[in-house]
Amino acid sequence: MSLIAEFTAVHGRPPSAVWRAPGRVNLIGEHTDYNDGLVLPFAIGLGVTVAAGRRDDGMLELRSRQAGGATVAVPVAGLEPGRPGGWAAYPAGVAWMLRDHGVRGASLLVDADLPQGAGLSSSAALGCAAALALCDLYGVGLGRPELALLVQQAENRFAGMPCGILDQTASLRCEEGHALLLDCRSGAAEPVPLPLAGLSALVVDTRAAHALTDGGYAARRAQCERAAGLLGVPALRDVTDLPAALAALPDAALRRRVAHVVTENARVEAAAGLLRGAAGDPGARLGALLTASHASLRDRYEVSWPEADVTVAAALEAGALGGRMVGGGFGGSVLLLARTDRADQVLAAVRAAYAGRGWEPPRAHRVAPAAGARRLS
Ligand code: GAF
Repeated sequence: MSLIAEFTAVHGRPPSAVWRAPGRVNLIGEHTDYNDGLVLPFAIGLGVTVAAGRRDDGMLELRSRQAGGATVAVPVAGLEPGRPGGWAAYPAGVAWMLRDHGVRGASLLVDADLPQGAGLSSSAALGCAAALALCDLYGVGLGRPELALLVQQAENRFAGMPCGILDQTASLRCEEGHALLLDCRSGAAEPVPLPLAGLSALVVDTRAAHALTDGGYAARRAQCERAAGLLGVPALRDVTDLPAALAALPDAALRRRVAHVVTENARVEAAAGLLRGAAGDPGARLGALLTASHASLRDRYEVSWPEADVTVAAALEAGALGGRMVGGGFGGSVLLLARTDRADQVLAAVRAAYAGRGWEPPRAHRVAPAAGARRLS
């Protein structure tokens, strides 16, 4: 049944419209967003769809196909951080933030083809789709940068996830055929053409599900804030002399975190430069940057996981140009870059490496830079 037909069957009237927000793959720039740094994500074709209509009884009614059609119903006036929790916290948090803009009751029916916990930003996509729907239903005229901040605040304050601004911006502001170079301090964003001619971007869901509310993410963020404080800079973005900063830090773990953030920002700039140049074939150099990012996330930031390391190693051995874990880490997906005529071989090698270890087979998607969030009907 279509989402519109299901909404109509449940509510006895059709939805006002349907909205969709995509997930993202971050080409490069991991754990830099909350350090006021640079990121280079692109939106993908997989995403979250919401059919919605206004209600005049002040209730927020949330229903998700992925949650087995279970319904969460709460008065908008009674929303409080943590209540409701689980998946419903993301749309509810957005409604809570939008109360100040006049948003009241609504019914939302959610569907997603973006896997949850795969590091492809399913929570942000859900929040962004709900935000677009609620803003349209109540005529709230927020621009995309403001809306991204609002959805991030909803995640931080309502759902308890201390995320940065990467995922919401990617979902709301990316353009088809482009990655988005985002300066997370200023909010300035530049679409950078991401031509994939002759290249394949492969996302391997390692099937090790992550939950960024588990504590490892918040711990990394706290270490970065502590290091910035010790170095006397507002954020690690402001570290310009890495050797001097490392010499000034008392703690080996903090030195590794800072080294990752500073070098990762440089890799984002290098990747954007390669794509902007568009002269010749950037594939090999881009791939090398991805692999360097992965090594840094594994060895310095310590957020990789065994399946991700095996995926990257097996892919490189089979001729991939590069690869890296994407998202917050501790589980989720890996991005591989391969020449298209090598892609099948690369994926076969990854599957064989999993089979050899007795691991559940990974799921692979070929992705291309897709459009950002929008109203569909
Ligand atoms: C998660 C967070 F939600 C982002 O804000 C970002 O920090 C990312 O991890 C790591 O780059 O996706």
